[in-house]
Amino acid sequence: MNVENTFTYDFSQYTIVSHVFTLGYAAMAAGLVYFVLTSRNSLPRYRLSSTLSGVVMLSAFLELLVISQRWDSAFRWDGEAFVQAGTLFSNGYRYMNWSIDVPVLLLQMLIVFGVTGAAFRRGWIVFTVAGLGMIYTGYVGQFHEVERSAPFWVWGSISTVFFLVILALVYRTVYGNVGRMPAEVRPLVKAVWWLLLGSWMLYPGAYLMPAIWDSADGVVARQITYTVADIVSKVVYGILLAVIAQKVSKHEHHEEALAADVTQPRGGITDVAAPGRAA
Ligand code: RET
Repeated sequence: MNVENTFTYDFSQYTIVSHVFTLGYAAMAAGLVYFVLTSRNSLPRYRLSSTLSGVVMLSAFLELLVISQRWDSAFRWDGEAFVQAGTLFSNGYRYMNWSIDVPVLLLQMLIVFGVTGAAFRRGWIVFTVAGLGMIYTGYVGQFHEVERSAPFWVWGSISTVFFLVILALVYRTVYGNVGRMPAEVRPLVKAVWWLLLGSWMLYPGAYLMPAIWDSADGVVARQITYTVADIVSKVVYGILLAVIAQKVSKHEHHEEALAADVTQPRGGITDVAAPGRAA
């Protein structure tokens, strides 16, 4: 049971939440178009990152559409307020969506930063195991958010341990690779760390919202928090990685052209076969 089902909402509270959900899935649909259309601006070895952004967009689009419909069917206008209509609203859909998106978002970082071999495999395993551990322990905890009994705090704390493991590895991945990236993308690579840190911290904030602000306004604040977090951690993050991939591709294409003793680039960078590292 989620706290959303324990309140009635005035017109503006209910409508703001409804509108915020629309913003969420519209942003995912727009992001999908962007990633599909720009993927060819990077060398083939980085294109998988754009494909993965597409996967994130589609899964988040569907999840936010479902959650928005649940909101519509869970409440009805009784002439004075929006009251419960029989079906229950649930944030659980979000957690199911994260089980796809969290491992995929972290995998994208490994691809764009050019991590390969054993470090790639290790990173992927740690990100996936810790990501799923974080999500499913939090999922169990959120069932207890109305009464906020011990399981809410215990599962939330275990989830936070996994979260810290992820943050530590993201930090190492960013700062361990930034030195060998072209100078012009280094500020963007560091921005990935700050963007991820800032947006991912919003999710535990939303989990804690019932304990901080247990009211209809708190629900509005929680759904706004989730939506801002979703747009930044999925769409803006994906765009940042796509821009880094494009700039690195340009740089590598230029170096490859020099190595081949070619002074004028031939056509688009998509024409160049990518020797050496696999994606
Ligand atoms: C939970 C439970 C309470 C403790 C912590 C949590 C962290 C959640 C995070 C979710 C990130 C989701 C993303 C989704 C993108 O698609 C599970 C709320 C620490 C960090 C990035």
